[in-house]
Amino acid sequence: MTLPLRLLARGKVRELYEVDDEHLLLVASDRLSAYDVVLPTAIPDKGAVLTGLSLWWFGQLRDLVPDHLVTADVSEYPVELAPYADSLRGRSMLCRRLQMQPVECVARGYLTGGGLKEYRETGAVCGLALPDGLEDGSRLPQPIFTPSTKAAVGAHDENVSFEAVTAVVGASVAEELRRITLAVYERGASLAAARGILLADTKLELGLDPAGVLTLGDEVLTPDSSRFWPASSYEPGRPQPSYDKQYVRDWLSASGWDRTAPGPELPQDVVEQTRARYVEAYERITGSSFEDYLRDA
Ligand code: PZK
Repeated sequence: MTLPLRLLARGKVRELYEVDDEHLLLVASDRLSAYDVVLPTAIPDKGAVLTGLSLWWFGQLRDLVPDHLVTADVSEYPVELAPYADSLRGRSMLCRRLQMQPVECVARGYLTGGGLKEYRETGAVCGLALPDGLEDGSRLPQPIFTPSTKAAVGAHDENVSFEAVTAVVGASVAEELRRITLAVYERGASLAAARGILLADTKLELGLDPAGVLTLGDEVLTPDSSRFWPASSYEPGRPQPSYDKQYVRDWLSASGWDRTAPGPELPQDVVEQTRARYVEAYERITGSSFEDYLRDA
C-alpha cells in the first residue's frame, strides 16, 4: 500500500504521514519486533489490536490529559484516502499535529530493562536513588518518572535526570510532563491490575497543541509502548514473561537465531498463538470483543 501522502516518520512497526498542516495519519502495521529486530513474518491484526487499545485508553484517560485523536473512522478521512479505506480501517488514526516535546516520558512501577541496568551500575535511575536489594522485576516503593532523550535512529534512548529535562523544556513544562506521565501510569496500572495484568512501565509522547496545551500523542498503553506482565506468573528475581511476546521469544531462543537481522520466518503455530495473545490482551484490558472492534471499525 502506497498512500498519496508524504511519509514523515517510519518506526520499526508503524508509519506517520502528513495529511495537511494540522493533521497526521498514524498507521500501525502487523510487523513484530523481537530482540530489537523486525521479523519477516507479520502477526495478523496486531496493528488493529494496538490501535484499538490506544483508542480505548484515550477514552479512559480523557479526564487526565487531552489526546491528538481526531477520528479513527475511515469514512471521515480526507477523500483522497478513500481508495485505501480497506487497508487503513481499524489500524490507523487521523491525528492533530502537535509540537512534540523532545523527551520520552517514561513511568516505571517495576524495575527491569534499562532501568534495572542503570540501578545495578549506580543505585539510581535518572538520578532518583532507589533502595538497596532490588532485583529484576521488583515493584518500586512508588512509581517513578524516568525520562529519556530521543537517540538517533537505531540507538536506544538515553535516560536523563529531571534536571536535564528542566534544562531542555523549562521547569513548568517538565513538571507537567512528570505529573501527566505518572497520572497516566497510575490510571493504566490500576485498570490493568483489576484485569490480572501488571503494567511494569510505559512510555508516552507528549506535545503542545496550537493553543499551547500539553496533549498525548502517538499510541498509549499498548504492548509496544509498555511492558505488560501476567500477574499470575509474577515472580521478582528473574525476567518476567511478556504478556504478548513470550511465545515468540521462547521460539526464537530455541531456534538458535543469533539475534542479528534478518530474523527467521515464524512457523504458523507461533503466529497463531501470538495473534491470540494480542487479541486476549485487547479483550482483557477493554472488556470488549476484538471481533466487535473489527466489525465496527
Ligand atoms: C510524532 N512521532 C513518533 C510515531 C513514527 C514515529 N500528533 C503528532 N504530531 C506531531 N508529531 C507526532 C505526532 C504523533 N503521534 C510522533 N513522531 C512525530 C512516531 C509513529 C511512527 F515513525
